Amino acid sequence: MHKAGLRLTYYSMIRSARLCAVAAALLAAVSCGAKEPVRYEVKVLKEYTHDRAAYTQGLFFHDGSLFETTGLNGSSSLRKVELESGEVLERVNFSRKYFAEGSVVLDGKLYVLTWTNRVAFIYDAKTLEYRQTYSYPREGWGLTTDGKSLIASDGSSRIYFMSPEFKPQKSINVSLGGRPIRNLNELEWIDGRIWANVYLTDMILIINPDTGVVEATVNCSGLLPQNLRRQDTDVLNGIAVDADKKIYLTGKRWPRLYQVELVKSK
Ligand SMILES: [Ca+2]
Repeated sequence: MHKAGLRLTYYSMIRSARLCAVAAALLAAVSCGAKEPVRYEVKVLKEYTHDRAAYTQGLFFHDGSLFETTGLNGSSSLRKVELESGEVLERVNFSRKYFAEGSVVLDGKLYVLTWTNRVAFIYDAKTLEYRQTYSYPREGWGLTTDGKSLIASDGSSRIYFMSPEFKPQKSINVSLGGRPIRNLNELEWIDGRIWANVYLTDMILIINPDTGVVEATVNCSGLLPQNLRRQDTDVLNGIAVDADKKIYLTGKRWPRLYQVELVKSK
């Protein structure tokens, strides 16, 4: 054990336990003969400034612009962000009673989930004007779309498909080597697959949307270098793909947003 191990905080112990759970599932996948998921790491192609105050919950591109939702009571916001500078171009602030979560655009409507408020908000994707509030049946975590359905996580191993009016369509249970993987968080639909951050880990899963089977894992540990971390720097959370299929990752209160590509682990 190295010295830092003696100073593990409760938080980092939880985080380590979660990482171990994912690692154990990976091992189980190998030992029980299930098709082993492909293992990737990330290579940084370009880096951008990201607002250190942004507790990132949702991240996506729409019409060439980057959008982000941030959480916490009292600092929840919906932002349109200039990729090159990290500057917030437009911003909608939520009342202190709301904790904003995942977000996405489907058919011109910008959807924002809330964590435990049991409501989802709709804004006009062009003007960011408020349109509507829907009641929402569970905790809101991540949100993405395949262009037809809203696809959401709730912190469990389940991913829910819903109509644009939040009518349930189907759900899948996400598993790796036959074991469910909990704490699925921010989502992104990329090339017919669902990418999901596993909360409190540096791991992203690439999930088959029909079966829930994890087909690949993306180990992002070390993406944000130690010298850019501060006391309040939080976990990896934020996956977005642009129209050119470039992939971007960031985290809660990270000072950087990275354009990355996948590299197979050795
Ligand atoms: Ca996303």
